[in-house]
Parts: sequence; C-alpha cells; structure tokens
Amino acid sequence: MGTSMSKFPDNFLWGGATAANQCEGAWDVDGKGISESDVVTAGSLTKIRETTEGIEEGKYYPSHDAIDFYHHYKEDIALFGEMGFKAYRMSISWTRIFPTGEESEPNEKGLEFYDKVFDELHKYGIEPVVTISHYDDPYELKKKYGSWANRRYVDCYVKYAKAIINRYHNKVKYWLTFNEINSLILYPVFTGLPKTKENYEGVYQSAHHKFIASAETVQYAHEHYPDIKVGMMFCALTSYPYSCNPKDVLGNMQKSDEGYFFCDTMCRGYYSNKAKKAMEAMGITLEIRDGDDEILRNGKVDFISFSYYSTTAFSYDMSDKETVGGNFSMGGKNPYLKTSDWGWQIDPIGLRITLNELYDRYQLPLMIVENGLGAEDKIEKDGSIHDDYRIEYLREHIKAMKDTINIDGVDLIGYTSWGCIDLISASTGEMKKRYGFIYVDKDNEGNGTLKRIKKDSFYWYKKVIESNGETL
Ligand code: BGP
Repeated sequence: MGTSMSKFPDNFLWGGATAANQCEGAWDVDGKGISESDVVTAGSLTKIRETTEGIEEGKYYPSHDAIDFYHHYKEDIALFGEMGFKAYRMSISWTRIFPTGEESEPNEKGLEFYDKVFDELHKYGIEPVVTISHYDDPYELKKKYGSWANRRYVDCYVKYAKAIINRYHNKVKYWLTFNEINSLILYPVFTGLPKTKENYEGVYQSAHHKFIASAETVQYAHEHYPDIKVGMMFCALTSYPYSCNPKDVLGNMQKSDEGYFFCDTMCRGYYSNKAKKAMEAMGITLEIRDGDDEILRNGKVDFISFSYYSTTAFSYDMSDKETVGGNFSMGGKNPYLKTSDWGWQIDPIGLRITLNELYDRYQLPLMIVENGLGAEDKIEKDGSIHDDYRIEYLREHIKAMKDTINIDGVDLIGYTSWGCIDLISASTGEMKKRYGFIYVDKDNEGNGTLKRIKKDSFYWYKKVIESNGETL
C-alpha cells in the first residue's frame, strides 16, 4: 500500500525505455553479428516493412545506424540524468555478445560496451532494467533453425543469458527475459486465423521453448545471485466487451485469455487447464521433455512488466463495426476514446484497469516498462519543440497510475515511458513517429545531424520526477 493518499512510493523507479535495435545503430561494429531486426526495411503506416533474405544492396535498414546510441551513450545518459531518471530500461543486443548465437565464448568487445553503459548510468544513480531479448535474435539462428519452435534456441539463449548475468550481476538488478513475449500469438489471433493445429502448433511450441528458456534463466539468477529480480514482459492489450451482450463478454474473455496464457504460465509455473484444453481442442501435443515441468515450477518470475499504449473493444460480430489497431492489437473502435495520429486509441483509465487485473490475478509487483505517444514533432524557429500533446498523454496515464497505487493499493514499482529519446519505430521503421523527451535530428530516410534537442516534455518530466509524481 502507498504510504499516504497522494504519493508514489519513495523508491519509485521513474525513467524511460529503449531497445538496442531501435537506438544503438553500429550494427556491424566491434564484432556484432546480424540480428533479425537488421534485415527489416523501413515502412510507414500504410506500407508494411519488408523482411529480406540477408542484407540487400540498395535497401534502407533503419536499425543499421538508428540514432547511433552506440557512439552517443554518454551524451544521452547525461540527458537522462538531467531529467532525474531513477531507472533506464534498455536491451542488450544478443548479436553483440554472441554474433551468430552459436559461439562458445562471448565477444569481449560487445561485453565491454555494456559495461561502459552501465557504469555511465550508475554515475547518475540510474538503475538499469535490462531486456535480454528485444526483437533482435541472431539472424543466423533463424536461418539455420527457423524459429523458436526448434529447441536449439533454448540452449543458445540460456548460454547468452548466463553470460550476461555473470558479467553484470553487480551492475544490473532488474532483468526481463523476453520483450512482449505474447507477441508470438498475436499475429494469428488478431488476423483471425482459424484455431487449427496448422496455424497454432508452431506458436505454442515456440512459447513452450521461451517459457523454458526464461525459467532456466530465472532459476540460474536466483541460485547464483539472490539480489537479482527477473521479470516477464508482456504486451498488455486490454480489450472491452463491445456491449453487454453475453456473447461479447464471453468472446472478449476468450480473447484476453490468449494473452494471459503467457502470464499464467510464467507467474504460476505451470500450464492452466484452459491452455491445455485449448491445445487439446486443436490437436496440438507439445514436445515437452522430462524435467520441463520442474523447470517451469522452479523458474517463476519475480515481477511482471508490460507495455501499455491503447485498448480496443471486442464484439462477437464485427461485420458492422469500425476497427482500429495499435501495437499488435486489432479490435473494435471504442466511441468513447480518441486516437493518436497512428490510429492507436488513447485510454488512461484502461491502464488502471489493466494494472488491477494483473495485480488481482498474480499478486506480484508490477512495472510499466512502455507507455507513450508516438507523434510528429515540429521544431520552432527558436529551436524549441512544444509537444504538449505528449505531456497531456503522459500526465493522464501517470494520474491513472497514482489512483491505482493510492485507491486500489496495487504494488506498482516503476514506470519507464517508451522511447524516452526519439528512436526507430518498431512497427513502421519510421523516425517521424516520435516518443521522446529528447528530439533526435534524423528523418525517415536516414538523413540528419543526429543532434539531440530537449522538448518541452523534457522539462515537464524532470519536474514530475523531482516531485515524485506530485507536479503533473
Ligand atoms: C512495442 C515494442 C517497442 C516499441 C513500441 C512502440 O511493441 O516493444 O519496441 O517500438 O511497441 O511501437 P512503435 O515503435 O511501432 O510505435
């Protein structure tokens, strides 16, 4: 419970979040191997990003240079420090450490880079929150083994996770095993693919392997470094029944269960009856090895972290309903909500609902590790950037968090807003879809000076942190 009616906990982890493939650049520097994200071209809201076979001459791959955090980390972290960040969520690029995923020894140059980043963060009293895999698995593994449905991935991941935990256990206390682990299932669910073995077998087998990889990592960390906390990371796609028609309510519950399947397994350490029945109905028999059940039981996560951007509504009959998307979700448009320029519905109360649902289900500490507004920014003649729309979005979500802590008693331990510095958009590959408090001078085609400029939201967020959420 919060200590007083209007306060965030004293040690609340205020900060921002990024991912290696969207900000680091330096894609082939110091021995780094090719990541899956390095073969994805730029797109837009109307043009889907293309995934190529290897790197093709003449194509533009935004991850290759991104905002060059690799060479600007000191300057960027100094700005995070100036805002007063208590935490910085970032990811380690797997292919900096194991370029193809299959080496037996880690790449020292890659390890050194993150040592420098963590040291710099600690200089400003910023706690790193590290995602082990954030959409950039080694491309070589994909070429050779296809997907996580192949068990080989588990061994490679666990070797990598152990290497970085061994190296950084003194510098990193909070670890997240996979970014948005439920993204695995979102494509078939939201494109409405029939529930057949053919469509879902690979998804469930991959999920099983990721659960095992995560649980082995948790167990290893707990056994060797008791101070470390390992969390899961989940893409919260809260959805409301479109109406009070029981068919909408039941259908919406079933849709939500697809996502909760991941939390259920990782927080409870076993498959729910519901999940087993769903697989059985499709005729899916998972390849489960002897000992896997025990690994799951012994590798339950310590906390839940999640991304939250928007909500949708579900109707059993969508034929006459307008639909909207947003961060993997697809569903009915909610007439009570506004949408962002990229069509994502804005719903601060939905954040409170989501936090309550998660806390009631699992009774574990929660951390919001992504939230924010992707919007185009304009630089004024005097160099200032008035992003009041972003401030408004964040303010309303922070107010909802405050109510969740103080009125509902939810154990929320941190908030790292997404893209605290402008970076490459994951869904579209654009630069102009900006989330940051810090502007980066770069355009969709890769041109720009990379100069960093503070937006109005920079000064606003600094005050929010300084006042521990009192000055909004
Ligand atoms: C999440 C990803 C992030 C991030 C965010 C915003 O799905 O974990 O990597 O990019 O969404 O999405 P976008 O960049 O598409 O606006």
